[in-house]
Amino acid sequence: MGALLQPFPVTATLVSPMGSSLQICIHSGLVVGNESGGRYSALPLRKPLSTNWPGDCKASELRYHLGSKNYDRRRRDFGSNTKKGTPHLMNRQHTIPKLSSTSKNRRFSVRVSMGSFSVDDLSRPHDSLFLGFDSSTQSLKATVLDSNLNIVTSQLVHFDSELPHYKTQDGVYRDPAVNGRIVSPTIMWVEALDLVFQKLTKSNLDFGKIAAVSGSGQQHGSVYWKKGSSAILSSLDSKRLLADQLSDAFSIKESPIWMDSSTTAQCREIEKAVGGALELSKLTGSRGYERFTGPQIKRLFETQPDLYNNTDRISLVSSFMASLLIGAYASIDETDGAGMNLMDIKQRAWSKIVLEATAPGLEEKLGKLAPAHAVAGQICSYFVERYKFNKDCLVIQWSGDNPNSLAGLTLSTPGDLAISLGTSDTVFGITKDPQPRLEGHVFPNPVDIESYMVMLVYKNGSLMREDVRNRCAEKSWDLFNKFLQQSPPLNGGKLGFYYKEHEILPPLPVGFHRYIIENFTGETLEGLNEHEVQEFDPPSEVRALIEGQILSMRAHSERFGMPSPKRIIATGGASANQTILNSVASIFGCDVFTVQQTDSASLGAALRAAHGWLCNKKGSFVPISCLYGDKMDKTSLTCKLAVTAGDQQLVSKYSLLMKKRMEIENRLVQKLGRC
Ligand code: ADP
Ligand code: XUL
Repeated sequence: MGALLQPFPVTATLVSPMGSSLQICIHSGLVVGNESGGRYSALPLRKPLSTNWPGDCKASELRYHLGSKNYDRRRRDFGSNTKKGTPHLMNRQHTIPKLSSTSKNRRFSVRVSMGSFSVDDLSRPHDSLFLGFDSSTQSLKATVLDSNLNIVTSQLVHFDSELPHYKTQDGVYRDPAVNGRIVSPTIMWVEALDLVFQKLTKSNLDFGKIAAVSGSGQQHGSVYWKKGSSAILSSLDSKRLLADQLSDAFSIKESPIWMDSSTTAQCREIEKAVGGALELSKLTGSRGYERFTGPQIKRLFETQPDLYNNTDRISLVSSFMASLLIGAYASIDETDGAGMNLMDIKQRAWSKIVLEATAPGLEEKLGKLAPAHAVAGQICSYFVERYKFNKDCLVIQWSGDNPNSLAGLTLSTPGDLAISLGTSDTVFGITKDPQPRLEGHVFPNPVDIESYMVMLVYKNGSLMREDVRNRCAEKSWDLFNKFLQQSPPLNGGKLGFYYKEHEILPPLPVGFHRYIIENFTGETLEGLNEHEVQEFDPPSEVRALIEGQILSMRAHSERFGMPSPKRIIATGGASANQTILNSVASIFGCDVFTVQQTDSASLGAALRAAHGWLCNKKGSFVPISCLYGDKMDKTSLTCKLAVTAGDQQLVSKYSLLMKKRMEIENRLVQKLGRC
């Protein structure tokens, strides 16, 4: 414990906006929280604007009053709350009665006064390690951080090439019999875990020093544990491989994954049950999406009710992998849970109405939700005996790969935009004021209880780029890059739409569409017409693909209300490609940064392991910045400038091309779109 600081008064105003939810607006730098349906949270104290405030501090006393005519009577019950001597006030929840309709849309005042503050010890044992996994579409990766948050080792198991007996292509099976059905063999993920542990052992990793483990899972994918499998899970024999012991633990052997688009009908039915697509989006953070777990479960229940009924527990890829580590069913975390079309995003609880619209008895099969920073459990004896983990090693809730990337990229400013160029392409940022819409997704931020993550997702990312590379550039990224450099920016008005798989954004089916805008120079669109063509020469094809993908990201992020970025942080496999990043900088017109390793999801998972460990040590949530403070550049989390912003005149020309692209895209959606 450090020095005591002077008391600091803070005031806040409680405002009731439309509907029943309450927000508390903060003055003087304290976020108190939000209230919805009777929940009120006291959230982390933030740096006041005008005082010299140490980064790592906590209130030891907090008082608040809720004052208004309507509340006077209740004030005695809850209005004044003194938590003297409570060392950890962060994320403390107070219950206040639900508002009556007469009290809605009024202003209430909240007066918060602080007692004394203490600087706390937020350090980690200096030789501890933190292990993060990323169970993604094509591979399982692992990253280990030391206590200074520097990478100690990274390992990877590539599914197609290192586990060839599963005969996956890109880590998946595309079902020729059912349009849009894409699955992965569940047991392959287990075998990959066996293999990555063997690789970590060979790298001489001292498992005994690992204080905490966490991980990322490809989002939305689901695992179906057969009745009776919790007994197998809790009695794993450390002398045998996991895959040998769990091969019979699943009621469905092939997990539907995020690439699946076979559930259009189920999406529409769930939307209808809650009053429409926008209502579902406001409730769960997203409209009905085919890859989301709820529609997937509904389809399973409708087509194979016996298998559904024989399912004891449904996990996401993230909670599934965490379950293997703790030897018991792990909870689904609130962040990845938001990718299911099942969770009330404000309450962070399963939504009864959507559960009912999805499948019977579902709540029991899903188990409880847990915050991302919570401990899922201690590492189970299997790993202690087999790899010599310390038995106190904690398993922190796993989360989705994109949310953990957000953590790994230390995205904390609304002006920062991340672009992940992995199997899927995703664009994400943070906001304090999420507005769920018909497009895009809102998830809780896994490392900040005050903000949300907003995201757009494209299915035709790296695999589409590989397809064009293979067709036009002799399977070589070097030649692909040469073509991209050879062809002029704006591509002489050539625009392409490339969907090798049914696309998510826009919801268009498989198909390629190529257009040329005649006489396009970037000055005007007036009087210019486009015509469709069957093919482009190879350099134009490469540029049409890359420009098309990035123009779409810019257009949709603007349409989604993301602020125009001050900088972009690029991540994912293709962020290793500088030529592609050049196009990102030209089209968005801002600097592009990269982090030390392209897999920010396993890096973020290792960071979250450290964060969860610290939260556990403190007994409550602590801001993630406590892990690095002002020493970020001494860690492996630091970003470096990869490309400087493009010429602003060119950015304006791209704005015109983007406008035309959206016109054509809207027409294609009207003609061919799935919803
Ligand atoms: P995921 O985590 O979704 O499995 P990754 O982020 O590991 O995917 O990215 C894998 C993809 O990265 C590959 O499909 C490959 O096309 C792409 N990639 C790797 N290197 C390059 C490169 N130099 N240029 C473009 N793409 C690349
Ligand atoms: C996110 C999504 C994909 C997967 C793939 O909504 O569908 O990015 O998480 O890893």
